[in-house]
Amino acid sequence: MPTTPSPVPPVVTSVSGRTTPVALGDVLPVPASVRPEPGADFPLTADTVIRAEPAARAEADRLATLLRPATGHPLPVTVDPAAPAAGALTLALADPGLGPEGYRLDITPTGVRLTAATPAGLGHGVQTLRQLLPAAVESPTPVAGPWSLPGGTIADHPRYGHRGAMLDVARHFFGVDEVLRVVDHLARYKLNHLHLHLTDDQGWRLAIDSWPRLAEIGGATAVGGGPGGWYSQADYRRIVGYAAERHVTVVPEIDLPGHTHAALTAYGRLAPDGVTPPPYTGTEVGFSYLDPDRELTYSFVADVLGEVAALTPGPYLHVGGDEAFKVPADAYARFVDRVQRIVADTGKTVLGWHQIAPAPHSPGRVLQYWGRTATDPVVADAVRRGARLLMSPADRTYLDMRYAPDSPVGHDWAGAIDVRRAYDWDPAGYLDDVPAEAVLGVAAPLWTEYVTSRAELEYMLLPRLPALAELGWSPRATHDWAGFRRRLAAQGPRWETAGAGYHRSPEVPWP
Ligand code: TNX
Repeated sequence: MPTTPSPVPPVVTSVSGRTTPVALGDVLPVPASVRPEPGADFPLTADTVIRAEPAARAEADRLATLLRPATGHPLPVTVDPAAPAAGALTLALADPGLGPEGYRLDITPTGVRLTAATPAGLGHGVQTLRQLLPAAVESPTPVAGPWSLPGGTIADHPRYGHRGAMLDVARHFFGVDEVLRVVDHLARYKLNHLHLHLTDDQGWRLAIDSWPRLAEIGGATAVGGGPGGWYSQADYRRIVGYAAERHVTVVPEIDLPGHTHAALTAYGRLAPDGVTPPPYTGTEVGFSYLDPDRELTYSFVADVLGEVAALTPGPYLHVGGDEAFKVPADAYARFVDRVQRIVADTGKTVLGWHQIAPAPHSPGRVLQYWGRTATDPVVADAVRRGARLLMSPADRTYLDMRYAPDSPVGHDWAGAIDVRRAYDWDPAGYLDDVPAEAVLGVAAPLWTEYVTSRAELEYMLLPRLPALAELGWSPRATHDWAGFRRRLAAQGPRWETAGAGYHRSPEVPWP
């Protein structure tokens, strides 16, 4: 991390005026169904107990951990079935008919009941409960109450099963703690995938036992020439485990065949001309590649993807595929075809940037569309051949774009993206000639050529991440800029209380 001061504004941390009660529907992303019951609020007191069945214990513990610091209440967790429901928050694993991530929340003056078919559903309900308490609940130290939850019923479930964000740890490296903090932001807004862009021209960030120099040499620098860094396999497992506890699936990306300069600095024999190049610390793209006509390329790819697959419990391996400008189209398609087979052999499913579209179909493959045009015949054709899509249009979802031309950080090649632009579009309607059912969800990439610190990360993520989260989670019928900006404004004091930085967009009526 750099020692120079960040150009983004400092975090504010006062908690005054942050104990105002929240209305039942003022949750972000907005729930599918909200039925307030005025006058039926539940008081959270020093006597409140959290009850759970044993299989819901982890979610109950997380709820307690989230609420204890600010409330100062003990909030003991019990799995004793004989513990009384009166005066308690109860977490139950039972099917409310709201799908694998849905949950139902019933808040009455005498008790709160959170019901879901899965721990993930309970986890999302826990985040809703957190947002239904006043902003001061984010305080790391006790704040005087009273604390109460608004009465009524929420029945909620996501529009899309895949809601994600990508962090580029290759251009600038971010340590485990920073990544865990990003996971916290994802979980808060019910996002369920963290895509880690682990390799690029400027850095290789994951230790691979069979090719140790990848990280040791390839991970030793970054854009601008800083020291770089890399994750040991234990570090990576820690990220994966922390994310899994929060119902976030890690999607590892090994970018192939382009964006591979760092690998070539570690193993010159992989370079098409066999010459080890010096490290690259600039921001150009498209100059490096692995030779698609050499067998060594494929044994390298199989070793790397084999290790990454073994470390990753989630279903996807992201193989990149973008901007391989030096590889002719026919050789590129053959390369992707072979890499897709290697992925299938690991038991995983292929995800790739939409440039992989021309390659043959491989079962289950998903293309991440980062284009900016409403028509893409090559992508539409791949969809007809069976591919499905993750929507990341650069002019809407790119978290590395500036908010405005005078923003202190960011790219601008896809235009400025302030909050309304990030929110006001429909993932199902962006691309013509593809059926809505082909869209699995949305994902927002944060490339880090110009993002160098945790403060800058949060500044770029917040408040655009919640905009994407609402697009991915909430029913289209709820889409409403006026309501969204009002609910978003209420998140500002939460971030400030939690010590997180954000962009105070002039489009949002922050308190
Ligand atoms: C394009 S989007 C890239 C990245 C850059 C990004 C900067 C994509 C698949 N490739 O290599 O970091 O633009 O916005």
